[in-house]
Amino acid sequence: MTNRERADPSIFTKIPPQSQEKKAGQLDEAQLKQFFEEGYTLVPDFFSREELQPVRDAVADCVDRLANKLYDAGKITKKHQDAGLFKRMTLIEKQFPGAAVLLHKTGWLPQAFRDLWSDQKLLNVVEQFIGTEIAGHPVWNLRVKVPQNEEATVPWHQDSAYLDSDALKVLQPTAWIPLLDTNEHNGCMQVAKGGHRSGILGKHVCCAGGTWYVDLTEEEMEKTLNVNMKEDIVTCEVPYGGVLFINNLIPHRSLQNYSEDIRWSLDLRWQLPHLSNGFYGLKGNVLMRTKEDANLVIDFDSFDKVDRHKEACKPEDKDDEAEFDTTIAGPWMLRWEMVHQNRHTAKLQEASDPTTWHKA
Ligand SMILES: O=C(O)CCC(=O)C(=O)O
Ligand SMILES: [Fe+2]
Repeated sequence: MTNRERADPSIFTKIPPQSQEKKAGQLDEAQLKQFFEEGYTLVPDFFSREELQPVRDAVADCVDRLANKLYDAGKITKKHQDAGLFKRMTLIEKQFPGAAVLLHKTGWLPQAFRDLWSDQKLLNVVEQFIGTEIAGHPVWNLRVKVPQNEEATVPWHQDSAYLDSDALKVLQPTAWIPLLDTNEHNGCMQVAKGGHRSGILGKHVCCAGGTWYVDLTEEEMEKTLNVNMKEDIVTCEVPYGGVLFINNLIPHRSLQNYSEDIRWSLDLRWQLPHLSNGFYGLKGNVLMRTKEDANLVIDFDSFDKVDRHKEACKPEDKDDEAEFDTTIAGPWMLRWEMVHQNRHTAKLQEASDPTTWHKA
């Protein structure tokens, strides 16, 4: 179990040297400054609707596959084919609680997700943050935030809290990309601006309520990370087409979804290819750009061969039921004091020898 740790704050706060020419999609000076000084920047109009439509379609396809799988296994009796992208998973979740977790655990990248992750405009922005050598980080998520569901409401945390100490040595920018307009009512993100400036990874505890999430208390944010909870909390209402860029030390959370619709989003991360990604040796990075070759062929197939959820949960996998396992457990649960047990942490106890994860 670890306590607070401190990084060299300059990796997270200092703008690296920039090239003279401006590339498509790149941030202006003020946005770039905000990313490093405040730990986030919100670009409201990054993608066109046409650019994001294939991603919506791919998500609908993932939902369809899952519905068929659950139906064929006799877990649900109605597939709700016509319910639409923003309602269907809610109806499936009602019949099979935890179905949304199964979707969250999707271990492979549909083509549209691959294209989004390696989108040239996005990589041009990442280049402004970390330079011309860029790799994708193994922790990417499709968030299925069904209405009023505890498992989809992510409490305050710094992303590095889910990783090992190596993650503190490297800037890992995230792009948070919603598939609809997000706002306070449907569970958008909040950030604590400037909470990354000390370079400190605060003390987190595990796990929040009935979830697999770690939790950073408001007291810790104020006392250790120097956040003023009255002045520094920014509600990021990212519209469809917008992107929220954050770093791996900025405290953030997502609010409850009080709407009737599913708040879909993707979060994608990058970092310098040659540095450890902090994912406990469970999965490597996927190389996306090098100094010599900005358009290299990305080997997503090899990357997809390792299912990070499978690796992280180490399920016994002897029976078919493993594919309907709605729990998530992983090494981050061992990193922090466990103050609350639930069905997800129970999964950790079951794993053969979780302590070896740290050595991997
Ligand atoms: O989308 C959410 O609800 C949480 C996202 C998050 O924590 C992240 O992108 O790092
Ligand atoms: Fe996060």
